[in-house]
Amino acid sequence: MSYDYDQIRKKLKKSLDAHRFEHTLGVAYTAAVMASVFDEDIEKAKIAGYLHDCAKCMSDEKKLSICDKQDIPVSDIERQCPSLLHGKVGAYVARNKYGIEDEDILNAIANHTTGRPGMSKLEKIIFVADYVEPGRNNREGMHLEDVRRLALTDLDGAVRRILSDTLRYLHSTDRPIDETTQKTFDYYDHA
Ligand code: DGI
Ligand code: FE
Ligand code: FE
Repeated sequence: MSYDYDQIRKKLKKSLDAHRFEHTLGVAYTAAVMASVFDEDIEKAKIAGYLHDCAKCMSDEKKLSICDKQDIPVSDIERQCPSLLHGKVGAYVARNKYGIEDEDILNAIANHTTGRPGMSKLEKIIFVADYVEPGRNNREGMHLEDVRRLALTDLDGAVRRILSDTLRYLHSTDRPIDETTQKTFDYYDHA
């Protein structure tokens, strides 16, 4: 399947702020490199990378109203932190506004923030590329150098490290933990 990348980038540029658009390009290119390393489809990795944050700049009200209208389930924590919904809403936008039909790509977009137990290779690549793309800056407790090395050598190891660092960060800032983030960590910690 080949995609019209120019068209996709043009549309994205209109719906994202400049910083988010740059991040999106970084994730697409990083995901494409990881796809070559781990034997995944490069086109799928690029598309999922481009579109993973397509709903990130939408207002919380808009995200919640799309979930409501489209019968996308919203947990209590997602209602409390609607930003957690930008993946699920992004998958809806990717299907309906960008014409993406590939379920693996849509899952990679939907699950890129919390991960999920038993992710596909593409889902893991997007989850990790999102964290390590070159525009991402280290913040406390992030260990970007370590995760960047793992991102090209040990995909499950990178997933595990990101989840453990993210959970530690969320605990340290007293932010509510999504059940899926914890379940994904437990799954990969024992894998
Ligand atoms: O959209 P991005 O900023 O590129 O990256 P992302 O979709 O991975 O979102 C990152 C943010 O999501 C980061 O600040 C940590 C936060 N996050 C991940 N899991 C959880 C969470 N926030 C809360 N409150 N609970 C979670 O379980
Ligand atoms: Fe995101
Ligand atoms: Fe992102």
